[in-house]
Amino acid sequence: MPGILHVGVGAFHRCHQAEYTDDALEAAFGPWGIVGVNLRAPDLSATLGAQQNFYCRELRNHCEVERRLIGALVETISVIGEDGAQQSAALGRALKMASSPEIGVVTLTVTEKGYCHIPATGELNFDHHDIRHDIANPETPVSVPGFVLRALAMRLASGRPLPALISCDNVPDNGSTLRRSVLGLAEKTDPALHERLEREACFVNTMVDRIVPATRPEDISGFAAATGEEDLGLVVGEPFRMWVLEDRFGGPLPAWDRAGAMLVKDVAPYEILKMRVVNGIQSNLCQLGVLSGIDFMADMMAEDVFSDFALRTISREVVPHLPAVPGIDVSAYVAETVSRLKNPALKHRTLQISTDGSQKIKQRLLEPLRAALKAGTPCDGLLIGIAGWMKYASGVDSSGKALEVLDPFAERTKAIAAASGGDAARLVEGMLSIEAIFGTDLAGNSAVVSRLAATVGQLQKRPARQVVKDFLASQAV
Ligand code: CS2
Repeated sequence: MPGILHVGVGAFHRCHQAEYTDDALEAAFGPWGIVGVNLRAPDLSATLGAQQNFYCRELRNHCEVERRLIGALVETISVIGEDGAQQSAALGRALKMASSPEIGVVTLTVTEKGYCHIPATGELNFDHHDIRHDIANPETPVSVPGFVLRALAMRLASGRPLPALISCDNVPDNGSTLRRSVLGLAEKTDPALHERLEREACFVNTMVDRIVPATRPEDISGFAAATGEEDLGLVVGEPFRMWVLEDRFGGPLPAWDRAGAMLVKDVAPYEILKMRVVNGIQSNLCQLGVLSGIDFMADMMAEDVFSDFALRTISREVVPHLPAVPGIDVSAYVAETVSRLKNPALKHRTLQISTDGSQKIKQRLLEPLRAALKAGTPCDGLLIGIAGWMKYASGVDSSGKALEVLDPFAERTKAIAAASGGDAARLVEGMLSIEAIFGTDLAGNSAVVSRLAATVGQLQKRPARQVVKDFLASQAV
């Protein structure tokens, strides 16, 4: 029986929460099957749907491979059809499931931009076209906050207690961000509902971790060659996994804790550690990788120049400002992270990590930068990562070749770059003026502005690898 409704059945969910749920069901069987809902592509009917929602998750560590069948998903509903149009019957079914009494928890992995918030402030973006749509049409929502709000409204109307809402995205204070988005929308559309949700809804903050690159056709054909089975729902990840949830549930939960998930009072230190170390290294490097024509993160980490740069930046600029994290030895955590990122069996594209960078850099690079600035400690490695993002977001590499920029801000950043006419200082000034990403403080910091302009200037003329090499050579070891 389903007890969980999950929004956003991508590779990460299938390789992380669904596996934890499978383990939890094995440890303590209960009514905790997962109904998966996709409000966006991909349409899962031809893949997972066609194989009764069973799939294999393959864990790879160097040459070791471990495969396991996952059966926690009991149904998948794709609200968007293959033609890209919303299917009203599927939306109706998804809302009915979400609001039905047997669903005890609603979980989400909808990527950073799914929250429709302003990255710099965490507040709902009322100018977002999907939010404008949902204010006008609350019964047929297209956004994630709109869908959640509608499901909660239907649940309250039927007189049942609300499910717990658990965000599993790499968004700062993810549960609180979801709360602000859903309640922000409620305030605009239904003040009485807003008041009830303020009192009754339980939004849970979490930290999630496992590297799960998008599945490639080669993964599926390799799996078929090794096993004789075609699995269109296959996901490939690393053995490492971690899940920390805020312990504030009113109702029952799957036995995720028996599967190794941690229930803690305060998730923030874990979240900050993970976002600044694991995601921080990824985001500091990935754009430089795209600029250097390196496809996969592990290939970058195999080059001394990039792994030394990553380690030096993290140890000197980020680690000194991390909060204490109960039970975690930070230097061992950093060493383990570096070895995870070097795992050559994970084909994690630098372009995939660079995607939606405007939604990621605040928590991964800008907050560590702010902490270093406040303490007056070194921050040049972080500034190189941020300059790398600016150069990538401008849409051309140092040789003038066009780059694919996949980002909600792509039009704006490419226009800023075009208007700068190749002048690095103007480009940096234009990028920093995007308040929704950078806030207002950095544009007013002349040291930051001039160091970014110098680095962007170098990235315009020379290969990123060389820029990083020179930076390392200029630093005392
Ligand atoms: C990656 C993450 O694409 C990305 O944004 O940085 O998916 C990352 O691999 C995970 O957060 C690791 O837990």
